[in-house]
Amino acid sequence: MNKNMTIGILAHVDAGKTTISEGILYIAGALRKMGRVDHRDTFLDNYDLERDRGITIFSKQAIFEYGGYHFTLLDTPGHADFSAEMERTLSVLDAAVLLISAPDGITGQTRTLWKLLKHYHVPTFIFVNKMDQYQGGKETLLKDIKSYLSSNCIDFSSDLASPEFQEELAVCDEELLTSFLDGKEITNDQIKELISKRKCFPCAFGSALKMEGIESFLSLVASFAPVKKYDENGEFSAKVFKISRDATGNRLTHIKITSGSLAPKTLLGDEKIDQIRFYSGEKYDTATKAVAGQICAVTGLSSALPGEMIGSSKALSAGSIMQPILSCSVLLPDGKDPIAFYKELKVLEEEDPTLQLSFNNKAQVIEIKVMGEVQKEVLKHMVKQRFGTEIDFGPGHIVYKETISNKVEGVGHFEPLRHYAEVHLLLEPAAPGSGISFATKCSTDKLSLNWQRLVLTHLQEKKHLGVLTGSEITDIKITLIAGKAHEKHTEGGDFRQATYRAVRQGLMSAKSVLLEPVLDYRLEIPADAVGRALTDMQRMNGTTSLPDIIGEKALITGTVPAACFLDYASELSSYTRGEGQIFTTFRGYEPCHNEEEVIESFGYDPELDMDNPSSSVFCSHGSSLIIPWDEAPEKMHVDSGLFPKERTAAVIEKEFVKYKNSEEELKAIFERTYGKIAPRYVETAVTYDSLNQADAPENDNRDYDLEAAKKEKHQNTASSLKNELNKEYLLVDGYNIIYASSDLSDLAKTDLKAARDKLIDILINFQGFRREQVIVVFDAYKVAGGKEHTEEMSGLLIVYTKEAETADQYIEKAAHEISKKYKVTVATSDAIEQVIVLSSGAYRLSARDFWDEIERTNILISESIASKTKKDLP
Ligand SMILES: Nc1nc2c(ncn2[C@@H]2O[C@H](COP(=O)(O)OP(=O)(O)OP(=O)(O)O)[C@@H](O)[C@H]2O)c(=O)[nH]1
Ligand SMILES: [Mg+2]
Repeated sequence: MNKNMTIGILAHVDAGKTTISEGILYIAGALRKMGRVDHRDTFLDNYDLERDRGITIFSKQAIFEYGGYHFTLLDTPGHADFSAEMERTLSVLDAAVLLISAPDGITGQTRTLWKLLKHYHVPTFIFVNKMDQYQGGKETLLKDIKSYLSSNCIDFSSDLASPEFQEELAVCDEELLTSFLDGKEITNDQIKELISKRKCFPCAFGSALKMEGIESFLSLVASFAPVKKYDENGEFSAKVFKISRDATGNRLTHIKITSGSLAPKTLLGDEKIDQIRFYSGEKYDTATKAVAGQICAVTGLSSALPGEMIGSSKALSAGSIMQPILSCSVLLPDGKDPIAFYKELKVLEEEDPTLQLSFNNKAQVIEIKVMGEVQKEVLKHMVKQRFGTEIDFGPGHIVYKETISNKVEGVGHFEPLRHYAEVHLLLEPAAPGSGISFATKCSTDKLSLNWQRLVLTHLQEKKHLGVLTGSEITDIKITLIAGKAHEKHTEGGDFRQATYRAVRQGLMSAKSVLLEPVLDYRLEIPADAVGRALTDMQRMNGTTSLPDIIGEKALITGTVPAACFLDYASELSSYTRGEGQIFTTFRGYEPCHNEEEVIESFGYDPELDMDNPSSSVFCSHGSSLIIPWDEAPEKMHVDSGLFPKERTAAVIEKEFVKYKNSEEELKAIFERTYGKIAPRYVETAVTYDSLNQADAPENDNRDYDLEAAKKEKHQNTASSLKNELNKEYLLVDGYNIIYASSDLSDLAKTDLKAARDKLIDILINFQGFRREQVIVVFDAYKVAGGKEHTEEMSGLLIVYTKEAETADQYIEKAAHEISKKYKVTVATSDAIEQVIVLSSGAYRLSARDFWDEIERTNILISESIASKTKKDLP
């Protein structure tokens, strides 16, 4: 039997995927007559709306034999609105064919596809299509491909035995290069290996419509296809990548078998596989067996969802990267019961989980998430066809998300009479775009494995909501670190309660950050509209590249929050008289540009959200007692031990009070050990100019070692003062840092001066034990007639800016000046300032890292007190 190979055809919209699929099937003899998209008669675009619109909406498959392989080809949709459908196929591909339309070049969508292929580790062949419509040469295209995608994209249409080609290949891999330089020729097996490891991407050129270059490309794929080894004799497991319905309404579960084999009537859990079908276009053959490596559709399963594994491997889906950014209400015809219809419509979610249908109880409407206008139209059409109901959509709202910026422990306790469960979770910020992940680090002595599994199931079974706006949370790692069950009283549901409460309690105590979807854009406009376009992008809080002017046209690229951009296409069209074009692709979720405004518009009060409580339930004298989230931690029955003290500003604050009280004691210890501490700084009015005038000392490495710092202190005599003073500077953007701490910003709301004084106190303490000179800058730019002035308090320099100068302007200037000679670090949370600071050669410390550093220093100090005190005991 031939070996199995699954290939997917991917590209941006209209690049010719369906056309090339048709050509491939024709060449392989699977089609007797070629259809054409433009004649609405292709084999794969067989849904009526696809034929009407000339675009692919659903991924579809065809099978054919060629070059010793049994191929399954998956044609995917290219329109950005259907990119989640395309993404679902990626995890079952043995190789991808990425089409690039020559006249369009490397578009934003192509780059998005490239990122996805990398993420899913799919070996990739590139076919540059529509060469018949392209005037330029192959070389220009290849240069762009190499620079935008990978330098390891190599033209395979040349003579494969030529020394130039061999050398180009060899450069893709170090080992290969060594053996090549030793004079060894590169073998076909080595090339296959390179391709399968994504170290080389073969490129070919042609025209799908004119059938040019298709046959040689197909034979290229067949000769170098990366062969994966599947274990046909192993235990059965398979990946579900698509759910659809056949003409009679049967639910089809499309799977790729990754191990073992499958026969009809097999029991999977409590469900029985009915038929096994091999689809090609609309037609299928039923089979008595399917084996590892093959793609097939089965009937009889009612609950498996795209992304899930079935059979022996039960791994859970990681969720898709391509996510809708708009949420709309579904408008129903008069008299239609929304709740009943919601239950009916919910089935659509099986086929496309990204729709995330929900029912808004308050407004009594169905809400749905969509990628864009074309998808809305398709949905309307589908709902009409399948449910006989005409729907429409309300205006789209941006889908916000929330994450956290600090590590916290979340606790939940649920103990009404004769119930018991307690859960402790560690919530940590994770990389942007990584979503939510779960783990357990809880010893089985504390909580037995079956309870731990239950907690993990409860964590995964629901979308947890953030506490700023009630939006879904993302980019957080949640780890079970402790918990407790009761021998008699714990029931399954108790852990669900404790787990949900622990997540919310953690979110309440963390510093939450609102995230919004951001787009990459590419703007092509007449050159005379550049000024307007740049201003627009800035107004919309976007970033802009320097405009690239090519003749009459200009090209601007950058990023822009999706929320600011919703109606820009029509605006653009009117001011460029229809000549401007904009292309956007989803970039990811980033901190929201107008967080406060959005939070306010949501009017969400987490403590009033009865469906998502953050409180805990305790049992007191036989009755339940609800303990609010901020008091719950003290009442918990077990201690996770993993998190000795929380890194919140509140704790730092508390510790600071403690340190302040022991300041005298501390000073005494130092003086006993190292002699009298000289006053740290004497001048009272310093500007960055005068700071800059001292001689440049040697710039040694930044080192937070307390021992070193203490030694440094020891040498801190008048003669060495000048040197020490000028080594390193830490510029702190005062108000900015205040607003990055939940406690100080709360205080600032009622008493700004008190918050400022508190920060100054904290910094004085910090300054006392650090080698760098700390300068805190406060905006006084609104003070009429205000002059820049500097105060010195116990070594800390406090700068108030002059009228009409903001702290960041001052810092920018100062960082620029000082960093000419000395090492400067700037602590701020302001993104723009951080960029400026970096460009001026200074280092930057984010607000979060700054607060962490403060705490670290405090811990070092307290440890030193403890050990000193011990030593001093008789
Ligand atoms: N001139 C020329 N036109 C082509 C070529 N390949 C495809 N086309 C045309 O390009 C248009 C789009 O082709 P499709 O095959 O539908 O493109 P697709 O990538 O499947 O599009 P979606 O599935 O909607 O993303 C059709 O009008 C094709 O006839 C080609 O090589 N040369
Ligand atoms: Mg198509």
